[in-house]
Amino acid sequence: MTDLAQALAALEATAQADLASASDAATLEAVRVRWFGRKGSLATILRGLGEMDAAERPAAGKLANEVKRRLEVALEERQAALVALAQAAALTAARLDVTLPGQPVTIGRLHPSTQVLRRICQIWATMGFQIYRSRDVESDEMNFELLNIPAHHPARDMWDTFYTTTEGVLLRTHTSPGQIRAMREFHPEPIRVVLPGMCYRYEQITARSEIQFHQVEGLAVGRNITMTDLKGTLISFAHRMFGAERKVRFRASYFPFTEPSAEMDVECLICGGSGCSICKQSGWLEILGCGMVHPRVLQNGGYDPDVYSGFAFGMGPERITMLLHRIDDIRYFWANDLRFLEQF
Ligand code: FA5
Repeated sequence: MTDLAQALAALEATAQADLASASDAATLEAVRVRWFGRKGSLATILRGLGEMDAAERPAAGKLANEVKRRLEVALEERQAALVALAQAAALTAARLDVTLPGQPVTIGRLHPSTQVLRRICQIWATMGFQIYRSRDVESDEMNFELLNIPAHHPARDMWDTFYTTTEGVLLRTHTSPGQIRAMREFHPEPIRVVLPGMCYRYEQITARSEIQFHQVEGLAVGRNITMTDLKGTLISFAHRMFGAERKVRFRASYFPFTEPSAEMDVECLICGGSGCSICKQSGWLEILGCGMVHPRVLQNGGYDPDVYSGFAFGMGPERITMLLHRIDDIRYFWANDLRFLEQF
């Protein structure tokens, strides 16, 4: 019995030392197999109990089971300690350094021409004009004929046209065909609409002219609408868009679908009227064409020109954006160069 007690004490001391020195899960598992496995030292001793005297067996069994119990507790504790150590190591490895500089998040933004287009539409909306959308692909009839520009009319030269392979179908050269569509839809109600949209012209690309650009058309139809209404409304728009102190002026012009016709200039935004290269030393910048809707166009839209009258205008948001931001070449707009676009 004393021999057994000594053997158990020695075994326990070595096993405890083995458990304590196991520094990872794999080593601990090897230690467990060595001491607790079916062929392990503990099992060998327990098996040996069967060969002892029956009188000594209960006390020896108790002693051996106590050692076994203590070692099992030590094994569980070591397992738990190693799991905690592994977790702590993983947390340390994955720790975030919140003082490191962040990754810049690149967010999109609205195109400068979209920003100005929205601002223009917003101003017209506050002045009681409804936004009306019209199509990009138009008929020759809508784009020209119903706007008082029959085939072979010399004014067709003002709009170099992209024709499609389908006879009589083209890309609209201006937003004015939307006037006819709006009149036919709203008739006989009075109309106050603006029509923003893309236009296409088969012309030489230069610093001031693109083959694709926006326009915002405006149309008001009702009883007793006069040229004074046109001027007052456009002056009010210009003051909201460019500032109340800006001077504006109207120059007589010609469009087949308005009579009389005019163009509106604002005092140069760059030099304030004293003359510079942007305004070609004139002190003025043209921003739109306008006029009183031609009686024949009113008729084509379904309105009796003896009862109704109206005004219309068409402006180019890219040209206005160029003035507002001092952009000297319209080709930047659709070149998709981020160095340009990121400035807005
Ligand atoms: C017209 O297109 C007329 N439909 C405007 C109008 C509407 C007059 C209603 C009367 C009544 P114009 O060709 O001038 O007119 O074009 C109007 C505006 O569109 C110009 O002032 C300019 O700002 C813009 N624009 C015209 N062509 C180009 C182009 N190639 N590139 C960029 N902007 C252009």
